[in-house]
Amino acid sequence: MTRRPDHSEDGTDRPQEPSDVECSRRSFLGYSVAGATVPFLVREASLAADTDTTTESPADATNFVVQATPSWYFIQRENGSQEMKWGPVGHAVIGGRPGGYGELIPNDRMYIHNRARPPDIDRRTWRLKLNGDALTRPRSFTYDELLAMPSVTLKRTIDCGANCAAFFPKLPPGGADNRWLPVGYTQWHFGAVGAAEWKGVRAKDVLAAAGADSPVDVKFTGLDVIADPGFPGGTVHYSQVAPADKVLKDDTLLVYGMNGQDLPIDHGYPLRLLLSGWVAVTYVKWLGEIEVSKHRIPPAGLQTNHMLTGPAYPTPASVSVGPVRSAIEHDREITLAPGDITLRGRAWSGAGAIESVDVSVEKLASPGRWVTEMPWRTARLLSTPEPYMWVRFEVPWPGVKPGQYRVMSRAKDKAGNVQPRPEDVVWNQHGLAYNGHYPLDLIVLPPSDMP
Ligand SMILES: Nc1nc2c(c(=O)[nH]1)N[C@H]1C(S)=C(S)[C@@H](COP(=O)(O)O)O[C@H]1N2
Ligand SMILES: [Mo]
Repeated sequence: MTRRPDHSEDGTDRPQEPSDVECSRRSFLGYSVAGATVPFLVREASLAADTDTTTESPADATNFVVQATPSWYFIQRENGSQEMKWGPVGHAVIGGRPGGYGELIPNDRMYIHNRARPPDIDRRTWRLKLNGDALTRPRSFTYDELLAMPSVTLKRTIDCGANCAAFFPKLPPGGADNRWLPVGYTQWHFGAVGAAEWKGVRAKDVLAAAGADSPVDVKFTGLDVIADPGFPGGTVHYSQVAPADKVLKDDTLLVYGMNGQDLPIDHGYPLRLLLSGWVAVTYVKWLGEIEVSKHRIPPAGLQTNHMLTGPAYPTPASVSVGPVRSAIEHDREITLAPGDITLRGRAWSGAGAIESVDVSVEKLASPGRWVTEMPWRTARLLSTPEPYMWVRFEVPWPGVKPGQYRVMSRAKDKAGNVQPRPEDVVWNQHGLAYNGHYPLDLIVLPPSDMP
């Protein structure tokens, strides 16, 4: 196993917050024990004695992420919340480190959102259990049985519903007159998103093999054990209910492969759900059980935290289809050299394909006063937009002078949804579905002014 580049080895590049460096050291400790190859060998040896499919990893049970997450590529927002940095997405080489991803994000650079340590699963003893009153032949599937079924491969964006949550005001509209309502938990900026080529079986084929008859709702439950004092016994399994008409669509998959490899442990090994176009909070990882019901199943467990609540929502509303969003391929407050700059980014929508993207730039004229530097300009899309898959875009920004700038991108999808102004985004308590064209701060200085 090769040690991956970590900013803490090299003080010559961009400064990092001390907490970032600390976080990668911790991840490396966990990785060296619980890396991809080691636990497999351990599981091989202990197979005969161990029939449990989920055993607590002894490596570092307090770290909710198994793989290495070097601070060069990730920002740790919370334990288990590893945000993808946008700088390396766009840049072939920064400080000698490989970046400049193609349309797909490499598996070891994909953002991670875990509520607990991923369960340590042996796929030879693991079973996917199907039950519920809409099944005429309830049964379990082995990993090999799923692999033997016809497979489907799809390129899809994966976007946490709470991506960009940090950009919501922390007080609801009305401010001090209202109860303090925190916005979400993880203060994601733009990087709780990625795209991969997912391989798996159609959920509808699996349901059919268990004799599904007029299902109405389907509940997917994960094997991770999440500590939460709000539930009986102090723990809860992650779960998501989806209507059968969504589950039976051709592009709803039970996924076992990601970018040509087995699904990594942090991304749901051995099996996760993919509901094309829906926000990723619904993509249950480490699947263990699927309940197929003839009746509506009310949202329960952590799913109730993934609903729109707040002054604008007298009754809680589900979030399903992902909002239209976009991001620029730079980290915040990075310093660029003056001259001709090409701004690049990516845009995506859960409602389908992207129609167009506009980019604008403001400059700090005097403290607190931003003036338009480049009015909204239509970006060039670098490929034909596909439904539920992000599209790359670029726009020239010529003759840039030294200064402090902020860059905004505003995408429109083919369904007609447009990213609103930040002040027009409807506030909700859990920080879901923020999609304003929030500005990204950039600094332009001649290299000679750099210390
Ligand atoms: N079992 C389980 N599934 C889960 C989660 C989880 O904590 N446990 N997190 C969800 C959330 S909020 C997101 S955004 C995605 C993240 O997927 P990733 O870590 O593969 O990027 O998984 C979803 N599926
Ligand atoms: Mo998430």
